[in-house]
Amino acid sequence: MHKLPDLGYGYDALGKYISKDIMTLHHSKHHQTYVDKLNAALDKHVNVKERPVNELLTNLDALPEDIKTVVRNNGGGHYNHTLFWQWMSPDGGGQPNGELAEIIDSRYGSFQNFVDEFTQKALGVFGSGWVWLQPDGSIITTPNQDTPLMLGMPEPLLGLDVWEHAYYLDYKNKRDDYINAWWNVVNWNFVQSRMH
Ligand code: MN3
Repeated sequence: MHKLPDLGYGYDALGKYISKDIMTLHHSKHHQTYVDKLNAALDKHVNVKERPVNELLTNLDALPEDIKTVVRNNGGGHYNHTLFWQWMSPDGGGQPNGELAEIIDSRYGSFQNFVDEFTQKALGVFGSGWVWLQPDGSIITTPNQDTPLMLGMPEPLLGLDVWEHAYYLDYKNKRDDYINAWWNVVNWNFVQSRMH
């Protein structure tokens, strides 16, 4: 059985940037629903029940036809959100350093240019989706709960949820305000730990 992971910090820990109300709803309702629907689908197929979620998503085509879409949406939702909680921290913000800073600087010229480009891509997602920083420094977007693993790409270093459920309670339709606030909670230590 797949389980809802702990946040690792309190629902109110991200303070003014992402409110307790959003964090509570997003984690205990939205993410819990992805986990429940994923488990319900896998329950029908004993042979795939024990597979870790990243393996399921990397090999969607190998899944039984009747659960492919459910696993894509809800397995994707579970995988993406499990990472998303770790990509944020009350001690977040600032800039990366070391090898990641070098990759960003060589590709974008400066950290600020990278932030601007990532933000523009996030604003460009029509409807619901995610924006990702990949290990080669590229920035890509996916619709819905699709994840880079489904595209045959490596695990993302960083990702941002731009579904309205991630910001509407605090920011209404102002996705740009949400993104600007989010940079203040990005957990660069965790991002850097994913590089190798
Ligand atoms: Mn979400």
